[in-house]
This record gives sequence, C-alpha cells and structure tokens, in this order.
Amino acid sequence: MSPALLRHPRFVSLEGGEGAGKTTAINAIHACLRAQGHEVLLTREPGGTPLAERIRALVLKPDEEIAAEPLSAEAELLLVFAARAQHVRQVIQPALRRGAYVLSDRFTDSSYAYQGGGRGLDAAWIADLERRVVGLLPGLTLLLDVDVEVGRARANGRDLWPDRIESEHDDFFQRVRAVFRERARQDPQRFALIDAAQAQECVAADVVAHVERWLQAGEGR
Ligand code: Z5A
Repeated sequence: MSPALLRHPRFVSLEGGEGAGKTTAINAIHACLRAQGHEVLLTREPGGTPLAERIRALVLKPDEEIAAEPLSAEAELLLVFAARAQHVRQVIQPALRRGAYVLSDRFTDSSYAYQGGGRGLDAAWIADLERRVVGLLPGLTLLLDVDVEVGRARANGRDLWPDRIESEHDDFFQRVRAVFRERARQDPQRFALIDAAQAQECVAADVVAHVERWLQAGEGR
C-alpha cells in the first residue's frame, strides 16, 4: 500500500495559469498573516531550496548547452518532483513543525495541471508520486482562475523572453486550466476558486477575505 497524503492546516498554496496575479495575491496574504503576528514562510515551486531552484532553471530556462535537447514530458515530471522532494523535506516540513504558516506559489496541483493536463501524462502516475515523494497536501488552495487569453496577454506584456512552458500554445494552457478547475470542483473543502479576471486589487482583497474567513472558522490551525 502506498503512503498516506496528509493535509496540513497551516500550509496554503496558490495556483493558476499565467498572468493570474499570484504574485500580488500571495504578498497580500503574507501581509495579512504577518499582521496577525504569525511567522510566515513565503516560497515557490518549482524551487524553494538552492538545489530545487537549479532544477527550476533546468526545466524553465535551460542554458545553451542543453537547450537544444528536447526535454521529455516524463523527465519534466520527474524533475519537478525531484525539486518538490527537496523543498518539502528541507523547507516546508521544518517550517510547519516550528509552527509557521507556509505560503507556496504553486505546489503539486500544478503537476496535475501542467504535466497531466498540458503534457498528457497519466494522473494516476502523478498521484502515486504525490503519495510516495510528497505525502503532504495544503490545507487551503486558492485557485486564481482567469481566461487563458486574458492571463497570457497580461504575462506577454511583461515577458521579453518566454520560458519553455510559457512558449506553449493556447490549447496547452486550456488543458491546464481545465484540470485546475476540475480539481477544485472535486475538492471544494480544500480549494477556493477566485475570479482573477477582476482588477488586481480586487483579486488580492478576495483572496485575503477568504483567508480571514478560513482562519476565523478555525481551519488554519
Ligand atoms: N510548473 C509545472 O509545469 N509543474 C509544476 O509542478 C510546477 C510548476 C510547480 C513556473 O511558474 C512554471 O512552472 C509555470 C508552471 C510550471 N509555468 N507557466 N506558465 P511561475 O509561477 O513562476 O510562472 P507563471 O505562472 O507563468 O507566473 P506568472 O505569469 O508570473 O503568473 P502570476 O504570478 O500569477 O502573475 P503575476 O506575476 O502576479 O502577474 C503577471 C502580470 O500580469 C504582471 O505584469 C501583473 O502586473 C499583471 N497582472 C496580474 N494580475 C492582474 C490583473 N488582475 N489585472 C491586470 N494585470 C494583472
């Protein structure tokens, strides 16, 4: 039997497609939790440790020496899980153990969406890796949802050199979005679906209001 997946109440993840506004939203939650006197660890995936950040660069911005070698979908999946294995053990678990809140810009739901939906890999394989390699689920996941065209137009205004994943076509991102939405539909207790088509400050306000309600309900303890 494969190991269990434990949901941690002080672990919060933000998910969404490109240009959904995760950066502003995560900073707003950070400020809200800090104002209530909590220790908060802000982190991201892929990444969050020196080794995991190296893996991020390999996946998203490979240097000239390896850029010409196609990265298989399978290798991409295993690389993001290798980064996550380090991130969970070196950073996330120790922070949760000492009583901090952990706010992560993306977590395993992104693997289901990008490598599962986008690249077409088997979700059962991802689920098996999740149990064996990660063993941890956020207590709250805020899904910032916006039309692919709108999100990409926002991101294009900023990125001069799109990375490997940003260079994918719209249909890839439509599949990514569909998986995120389906996962939120299947687990409404963990997910909050946020309308990210609104102005940036409204998205941030919605996200903070949600986190505050969640704390008041005693879920984030
Ligand atoms: N990835 C994966 O494949 N598998 C995995 O398991 C994991 C990740 C964990 C890195 O993520 C990539 O790794 C990601 C998935 C993959 N690839 N993609 N695409 P990332 O989080 O670093 O990259 P990202 O999602 O592309 O980031 P992003 O485009 O920066 O999204 P964001 O953080 O949500 O957006 P933002 O920086 O807050 O805003 C982007 C721009 O839009 C910026 O100029 C804002 O001013 C503007 N913006 C944001 N919100 C608004 C609103 N509401 N109105 C107007 N303008 C806005």
